[in-house]
Amino acid sequence: MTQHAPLGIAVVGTGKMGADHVRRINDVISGARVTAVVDVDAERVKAIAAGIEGCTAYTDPAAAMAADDVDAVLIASPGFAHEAALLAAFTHDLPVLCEKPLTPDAASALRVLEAEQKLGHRRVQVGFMRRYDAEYLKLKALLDSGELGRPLMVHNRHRNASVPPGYMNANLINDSVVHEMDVTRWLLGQEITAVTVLRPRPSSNAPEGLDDPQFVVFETDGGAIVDVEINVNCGFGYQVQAEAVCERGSARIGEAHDLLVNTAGRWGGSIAQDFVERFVDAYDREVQAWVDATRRGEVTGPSAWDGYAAAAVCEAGVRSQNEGGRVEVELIERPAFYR
Ligand code: ISE
Repeated sequence: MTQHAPLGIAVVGTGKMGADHVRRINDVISGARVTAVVDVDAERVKAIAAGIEGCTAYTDPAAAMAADDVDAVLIASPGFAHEAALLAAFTHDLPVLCEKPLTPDAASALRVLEAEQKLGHRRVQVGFMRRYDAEYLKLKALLDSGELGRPLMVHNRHRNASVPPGYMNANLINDSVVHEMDVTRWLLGQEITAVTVLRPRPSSNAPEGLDDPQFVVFETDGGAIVDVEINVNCGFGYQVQAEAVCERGSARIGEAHDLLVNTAGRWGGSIAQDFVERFVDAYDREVQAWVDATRRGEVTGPSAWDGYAAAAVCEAGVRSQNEGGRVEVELIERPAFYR
């Protein structure tokens, strides 16, 4: 890549999120283009590549990463496929934006940390896009200013209209609550030390075998308590809300008060139907920031350490789901490389 040439990106995984990122890179952000798309579904990936000038279809991530026109990799395949894709990217020393979760468990996340440290420089940004959401950024700035005093508690609501078939109890933690794990660490600047998962009697909207909703409580090393209502078949829309309760006040985001309409004896607005819609601006900002940093030769944003820390909290959460009660988080000491 010459300094002014657009960054050539391989998008690995072209499901809902990957396809949305392909659209974003092609049509929304600047400084990059999609030069490779990779998916196990050969027909699907061929059809996507056919619509993009200069883009090649692959079924093997490693083959895409070896191509001359690939300067960086965006991984949006399912979590279990991330470790292999990350290690392949490291072989070519390519910068990576890896969708969450970094990997599905702490041991594999640690292997990624070790491999990145061997490169001698950071290469990974993890796709915790809420850190780029305008409302979360305002909340963080307010908490950091100290105006409200010390945060004591954070109440979160995380609601999906529905989830795809095959989404199980562990996905509630690994795919959904993982966002609140990252947001808690980032907003409070504290590590999560213990997780407790509680379950009410499941909703009749929940598919067979899924205990939905659930209520998750984190304890942090700064003495805060954080709760999350995770409710992924609420039926009415996609809602992510957070209220930080501090010593001198509280602050809430996610109320979606952008347009309120009064009509026919009612008032209200609309509710986004999924995360692609609700977080569209955050995703745009996240991918643009990654491209800009990569073109400057820098790595910014949530690191592989953040991905590992979230994976360790997920592990405790899944154990609490399976065994019940409070489970302590086991975290290695943060390597100097990630400080
Ligand atoms: C999905 O994978 C996401 O990452 C969304 O942000 C989250 O809200 C949803 O619950 C997950 O299934």
